[in-house]
Amino acid sequence: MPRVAHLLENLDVARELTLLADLLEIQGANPFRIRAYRNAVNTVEGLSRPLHEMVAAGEDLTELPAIGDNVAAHIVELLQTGSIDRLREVEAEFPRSLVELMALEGLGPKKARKLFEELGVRTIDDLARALDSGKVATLEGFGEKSVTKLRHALEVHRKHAGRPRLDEVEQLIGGLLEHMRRAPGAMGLEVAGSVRRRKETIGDVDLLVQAEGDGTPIVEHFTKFRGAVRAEAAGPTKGSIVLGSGLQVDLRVVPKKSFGAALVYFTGSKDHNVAIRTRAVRDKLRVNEWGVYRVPADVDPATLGPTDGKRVAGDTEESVYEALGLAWIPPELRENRGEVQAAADGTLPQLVELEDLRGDLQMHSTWSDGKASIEVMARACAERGYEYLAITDHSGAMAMLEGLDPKRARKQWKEIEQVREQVPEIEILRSAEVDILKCGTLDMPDDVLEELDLVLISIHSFFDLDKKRMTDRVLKAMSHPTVDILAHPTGRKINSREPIALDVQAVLEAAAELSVAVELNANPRRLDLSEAHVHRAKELGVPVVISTDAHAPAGLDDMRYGIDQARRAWLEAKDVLNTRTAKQLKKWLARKPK
Ligand code: DGT
Ligand code: CA
Ligand code: CA
Ligand code: ZN
Repeated sequence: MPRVAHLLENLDVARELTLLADLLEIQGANPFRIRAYRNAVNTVEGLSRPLHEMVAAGEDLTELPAIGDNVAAHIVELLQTGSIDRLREVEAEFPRSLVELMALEGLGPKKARKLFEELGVRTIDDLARALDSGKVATLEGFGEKSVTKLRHALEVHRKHAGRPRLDEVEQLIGGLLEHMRRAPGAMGLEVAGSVRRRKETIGDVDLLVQAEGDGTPIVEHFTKFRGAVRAEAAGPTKGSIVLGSGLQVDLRVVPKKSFGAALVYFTGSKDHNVAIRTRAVRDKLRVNEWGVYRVPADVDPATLGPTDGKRVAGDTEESVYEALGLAWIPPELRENRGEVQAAADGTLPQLVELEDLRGDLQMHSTWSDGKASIEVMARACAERGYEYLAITDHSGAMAMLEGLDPKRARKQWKEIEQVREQVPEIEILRSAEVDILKCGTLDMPDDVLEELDLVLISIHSFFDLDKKRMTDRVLKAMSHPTVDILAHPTGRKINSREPIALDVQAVLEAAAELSVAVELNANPRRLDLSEAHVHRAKELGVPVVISTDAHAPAGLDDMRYGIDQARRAWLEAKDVLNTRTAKQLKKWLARKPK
């Protein structure tokens, strides 16, 4: 039995297969083969069960969609030996670090190969040096313009290096959490820090384990996790490991008595902690990771040890906040943005929840770049308890996404008619994601727009217009009388694509004026609008729509990331358009004459 080097999560498997596909693309291998790997990656990323578990149980991976014999063999080999032979072969020719280059906007496999073969560029740092030396500009196929683009892409990369997205982190720690639930003597496990606050990107992961007595065996169990490449125990109550992905995880072992106080402290944010500590001082209290303590009147607090004074709270979070005269504050709000005062005044928002949503208003079907039929998507939405959904396939300008022209749109409506009969338990809105063309006109004739139940507009091209032209473009598009929702308004992709230059404030003001809703795209790679802008939308009374933009049924489950972001933006159910009933939504859709 070959030794298993690390415990690989599905995301690790997806990463290795993507690496293989990327390197094969640089090599110029058969595009069909490459596509097969990429399709397999989609499947792997969407699986709800860990592959290592399926392989251990002897399950046949080729029964999964888009996984053939070849890919299945690679996956088993990877999970059992820690590497894929085929990948090693290709890596002998092209270093894996080249793939990092391909993550830069505007740098495809051909350019990566050229940079490597002509200038010896292997890494991002090499590229930065080659750009500075002026050598890149002399390469065939790399003009002044592409050099400028590459410099910009490098800046974006630098800015985001080291903070993976929340969804990636959740995948990467799945196995570790299971491992820690089996720790000897562990009575409770909580993920604290930015993960608990549901931030869109994560620096490191903070775990709390509840246990009485000596924590040494728990810390040892933690540092022995198979997926750790480095581990550091630091006494009986804490430890730290680095996973194969490079993600750091910190652990604290805390007794029951202090668990609430520790949870508040390690959930943070730091600024929130400072705010509650300041409030405590005013009340002659001290709050720290062990509890809340009353400071005797005649004692200088600076002379006290951490647990001196009369202990008044600490076992639960509620008790800690209560001792400070505060209502319990949902973790998503703990950023010192007014939540402490609101908790004191009893005016905390009643944050929107997943269960409040009654429908999903952006998704794609096989009529454009989606992977499932309208019927399959409708049934998947019905299973999720929704009252309605909108099928929003791309319009024609997105030729590469096989968009709908008017003729195909009308054909699609016939199919929607049929599915309405096949799946009567849910309401299907006839819609389209209509592309905003370069100058702000919509990529669909008025007669088609007028017959849609819901018109979604968004940008998919000319991302680099200056702010004035971009804002005018979007404002013009929004002013078309049929428009209902501005989707993924800034076009950003977390860690990979910067937002377009858009005056979001002006757009939100126009949205209020024109009665256009804005989308909070729940795809964890997008989360667009971002939380600050979503909050602004709420303030301006602009309805926010939380939509998944799913391209397959599994994508519908991204909704919870949209909810996280909405909660961080202080949104309540009434601020979110798709919490309305089908009847109320239809009333809203009829708000302006079409
Ligand atoms: P991250 O890891 O950058 O995504 O963000 P956090 O918030 O998880 O930060 P981290 O891991 O450095 O610390 C976890 C929590 O521990 C943090 O949210 C609040 C608390 N904490 C850490 N350092 C300090 C500190 O110096 N003062 C206070 N008051 N709290 C701290
Ligand atoms: Ca952290
Ligand atoms: Ca930490
Ligand atoms: Zn889109």
